[in-house]
Amino acid sequence: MATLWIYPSLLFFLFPSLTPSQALRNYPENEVTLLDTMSALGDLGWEAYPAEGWEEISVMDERNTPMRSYQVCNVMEASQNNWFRTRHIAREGAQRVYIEIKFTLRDCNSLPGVPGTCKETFNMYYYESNNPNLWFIKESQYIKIDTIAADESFTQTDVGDRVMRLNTEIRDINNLSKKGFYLAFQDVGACIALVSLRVFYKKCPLAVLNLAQFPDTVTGGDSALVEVRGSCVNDSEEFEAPRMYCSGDGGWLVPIGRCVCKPGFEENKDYCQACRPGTYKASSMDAYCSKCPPHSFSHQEKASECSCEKGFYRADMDPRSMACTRPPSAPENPISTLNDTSVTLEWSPPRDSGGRGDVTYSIHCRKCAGDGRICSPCSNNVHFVPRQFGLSIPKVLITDLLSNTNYTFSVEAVNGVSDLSPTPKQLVTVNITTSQTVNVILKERKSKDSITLAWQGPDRPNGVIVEYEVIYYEKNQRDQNYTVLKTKGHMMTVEGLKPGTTYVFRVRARTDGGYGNYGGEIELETSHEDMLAIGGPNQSTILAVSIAGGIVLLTFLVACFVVSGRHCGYIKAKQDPDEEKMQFQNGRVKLPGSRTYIHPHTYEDPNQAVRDFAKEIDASTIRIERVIGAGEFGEVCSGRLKLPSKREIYVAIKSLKAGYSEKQRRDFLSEASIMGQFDHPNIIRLEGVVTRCKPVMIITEYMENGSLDTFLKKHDGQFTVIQLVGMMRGIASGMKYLSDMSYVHRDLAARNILVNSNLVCKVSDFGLSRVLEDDPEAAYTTRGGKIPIRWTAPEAIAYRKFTSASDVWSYGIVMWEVISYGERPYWEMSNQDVIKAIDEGYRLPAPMDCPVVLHQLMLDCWEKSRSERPKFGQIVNTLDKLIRNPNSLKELANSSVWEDPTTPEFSVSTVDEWLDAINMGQYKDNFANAGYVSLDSILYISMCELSKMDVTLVGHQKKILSAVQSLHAQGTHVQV
Ligand code: ACK
Repeated sequence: MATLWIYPSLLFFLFPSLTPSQALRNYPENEVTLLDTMSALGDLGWEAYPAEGWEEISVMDERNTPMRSYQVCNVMEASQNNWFRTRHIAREGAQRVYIEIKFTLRDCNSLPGVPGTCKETFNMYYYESNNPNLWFIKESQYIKIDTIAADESFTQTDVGDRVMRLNTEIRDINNLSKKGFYLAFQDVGACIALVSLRVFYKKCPLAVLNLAQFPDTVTGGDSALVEVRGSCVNDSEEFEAPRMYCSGDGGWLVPIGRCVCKPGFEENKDYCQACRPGTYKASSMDAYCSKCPPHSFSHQEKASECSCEKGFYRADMDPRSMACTRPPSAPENPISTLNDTSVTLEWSPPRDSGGRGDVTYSIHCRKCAGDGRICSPCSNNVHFVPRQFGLSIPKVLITDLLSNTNYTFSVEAVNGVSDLSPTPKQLVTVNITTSQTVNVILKERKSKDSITLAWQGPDRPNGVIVEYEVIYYEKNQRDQNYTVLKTKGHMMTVEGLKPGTTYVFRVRARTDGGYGNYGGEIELETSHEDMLAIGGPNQSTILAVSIAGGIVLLTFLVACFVVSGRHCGYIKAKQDPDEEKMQFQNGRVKLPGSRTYIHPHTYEDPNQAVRDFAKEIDASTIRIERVIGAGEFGEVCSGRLKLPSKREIYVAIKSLKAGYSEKQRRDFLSEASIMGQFDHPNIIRLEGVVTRCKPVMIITEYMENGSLDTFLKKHDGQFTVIQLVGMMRGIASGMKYLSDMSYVHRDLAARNILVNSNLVCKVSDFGLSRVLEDDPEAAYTTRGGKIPIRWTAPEAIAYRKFTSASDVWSYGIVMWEVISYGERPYWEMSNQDVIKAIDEGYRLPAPMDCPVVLHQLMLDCWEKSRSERPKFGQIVNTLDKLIRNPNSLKELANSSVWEDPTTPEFSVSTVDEWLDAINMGQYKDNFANAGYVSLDSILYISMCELSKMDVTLVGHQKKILSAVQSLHAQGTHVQV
């Protein structure tokens, strides 16, 4: 080993003391060292030629560790050409390698007496080869890397001052393709000491980001980015394929996609940890494990759902986050009202709904013989109105029963988990016996001592009629004497009567099941001896004398009065003469018997309209309990109403504030005179009005859950699709009723629908002034008049063409509000923008998780041409079909903001504007604090990140992510 040095005084300064940190190198984690002379033990064994040129020497560092180095200093002789080359350096797959050299170089001027041939640079070369054992490489084969000059050379003074001038230079060679290469250094007459040589390449070090692991990756040549696919860490799965780019300088760039923890696991920094007992995570899309909902538990780690406690259940469609529920208790307080062979059953809802809002009722009917012990299911001939199963209201009308028959009706309350419970159903039972009257007598033929009667048997006898029994007696003499006669036929002549005497007749039938009820009393008088019987003995007179006949007649008369009598005091009018014309043109004929709404303004005296349609209630029967809101005319309160001989009921009470004008009073009460004309389970029911004392009040049924929009916002994401469709169905049914009555609502919106405790939705808000004054959504149009733009059909906005078809448009918007849990239609777009967008063909996109069929129905309601929109009756039928076939609701619409490619884009350019536009403005600070300051930055935001930045409501997370998708759909790109 050569340790000679021709300028011994120089030697020390060519190898100044090295600090331990220089000797023990800590390489950056993104560099892989292929060669480092500082850590070489023993000879480097490099080739140096000619022999008097470069020299390998050993020096000691501070810790006495030998270091190998090369030096040359032939400055005194001209024409130097001294080379040394390294051994073969394998490149280990790297395409670009870096060479870091540390050297010292003597300033020629500081060397006394050196000739002008003294140099202050040297050259660096490489030669690529697959052969690791080349013993000779021609100079001309080398490729030059660079001529290296010292940034710092040192002088004699430095030597004297013992000042170190160590230079560090880094060069790289690119696009290597062979197994390795040799490095060579050429000296042409300088005084150099090569202190260290390090060869390395760069890699992107193993990294875990967004729960995806990216392996150590060698950087590409020519600064190219290397795309790397990440693999999800344990217990996670791909949400979007994770990718990153490894840059030329060993840094990771542009993370795309991510993994999410599987159900049962939650994210903790770079890994997924199991949910602890008592918590669960149902979906990989949820960020964190949540506490088990009420009445459920998880005893083990990693739970993806919590099991229900004993006696509690979860229906298939229930979200895992919902409390476990149980079947409802039995309905209560059944009341039956019998009318011949029909019965109306009413009952109170169960005291315990089981924790669910989807309680419905089913009626089981059994016909019982004898003493009621032998019962069998009722035949299919019995009819239930509106239906036998799945009743949403606690009332049913049962018709076409057999007469004189015992029936047992069991009313069962059912909810979404009733079928899952093995416990017997909770029923309330009602027993009734129908009557069997011989109810129509056709003829009487009279003489002075006989009367002939003929009758028809009961409509629906409970068996074969064995015989009829006729009972008669002299009027007012029943207690003393009466006669019973029997016959198998339908006619009987009773003889031996006194002339000129009034007799009372009654007839009843007997079947195998026993006697039915007597029909009504018929009074007939025999002829006087001295005069001809009326009509002569053979003359038949057709009489409608039975009670039933009388009832039919009475009903008919009442109907006539209702229909025709109302013409007397005022003119019957429709809301819009055009509407009537349109109905005619469309060939829409009103069904006989269907009523038409009468506008209170058609009354000369509006108070008469109130008297005609609203019942006056005695104020003493009302107990006001609390204020629940404010209406246009005064407070809205809840309370109770107890009318004589009726059950006490909860009511809503709207009052007219003091100091009102006559016009205000009229407008206030107009709502009652409109509402009072309606009678439908999906229209808010008017109980009556108080007008005779102050304050003037309108009393309606109480709707426990208030208005639909507030209710939905409060229960965001908590209902099953079927429940939502059920609500829509109710609203559509109420609207069908209104449109059948030719009533156009004009302000149909979720805020004007009320919801009761059974989730039954009812249309409300019928005041005359409501669209003008009451609705905060109503805005003035250019043609004057206030219109709730977002809910209103274009023709109604443009030229006030309000029809049932424009109500259908509004209904589509209500459907959208329902599915989106009370989201504001068109979010924060201005009214003007909404009008413009609709005109250009834009339609609201399907809300999150909206079944395709429902969005299609909405789009149908929003047909530009109003004649192409469905009628409410069709909407009800469509929804009924969907309810009967829930599978049809499974296919979800892909949520995208733009339904029509020609639609204008959101004009937002900042994250704040965007959050405002999607109605999530409350999270501006959260986004800013988390560093999301540009729209591009939010494009890859994930649910986990939202949770981390305290956007924890799942509904809000979904809404934001859906809006992010829409941003993608608009073609916003990440700027890399
Ligand atoms: O959303 P809400 O609770 O439901 O607040 C409004 C408020 O009164 C002003 O209109 C509520 N409200 C109106 N009518 C009724 C009713 N029949 N039953 C229950 N709440 C009602 C409405």
